[in-house]
Amino acid sequence: MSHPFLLIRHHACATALIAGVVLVLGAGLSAPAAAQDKEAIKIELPQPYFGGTPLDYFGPNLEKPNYKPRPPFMAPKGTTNVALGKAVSSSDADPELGALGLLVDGDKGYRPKQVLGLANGHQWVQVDLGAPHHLYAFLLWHYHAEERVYFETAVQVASDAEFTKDVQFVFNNDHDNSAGLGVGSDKEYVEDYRGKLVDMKGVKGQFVRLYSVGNTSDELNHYVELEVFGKPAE
Ligand SMILES: [Ca+2]
Ligand SMILES: [Ca+2]
Repeated sequence: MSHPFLLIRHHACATALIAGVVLVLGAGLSAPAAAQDKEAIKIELPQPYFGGTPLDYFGPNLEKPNYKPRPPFMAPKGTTNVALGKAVSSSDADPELGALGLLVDGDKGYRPKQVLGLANGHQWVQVDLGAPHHLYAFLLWHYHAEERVYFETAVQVASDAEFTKDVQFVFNNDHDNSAGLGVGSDKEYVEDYRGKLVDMKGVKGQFVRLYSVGNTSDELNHYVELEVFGKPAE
């Protein structure tokens, strides 16, 4: 038979225990808002290509290959590819291969009909997102049917089509300024089916411009697809 005093103690212990559980649950619910408002961006990769010519190239600024799976890229909820189907223009208005629209048509195939090829030399291609956006990442495939490095790859964001307002670099691997846009601290990289994913850190802009100066296989500047993950700026 329990003593009344013990019953009261048990009850007090149980109450304290429940209060503790509620506190722990409460702490879980009040996790930092920033983490709760983010989700992984949705990335669809093309089929890997097996074969092609192994790359015989070494540059002092070439990044080491990384075969580990890419971790999810977290961005604010509602972030999507805002470049899909948008208007494209270029320093080479009449491309050597394909058409400018292939840059953002959602097709990541590498067959000749699916690839945009800009002329030799320092060329750019840009997409008009149609309105100012906060931009969190870009994902770029120049070409992925063999191992290649595209030289002096640079990516800029601006508020105007002429790139005179709010111009910011979000990538630049021209480490010796041979293209004349300025010295960049990013690395050269070997193309593959996973594309190049770069954090744009929420930069605001309406136009995204890509530069390059040929590649390890030929002098042209190829593009399979560009995705720009962002949200309309309020
Ligand atoms: Ca495409
Ligand atoms: Ca260079």
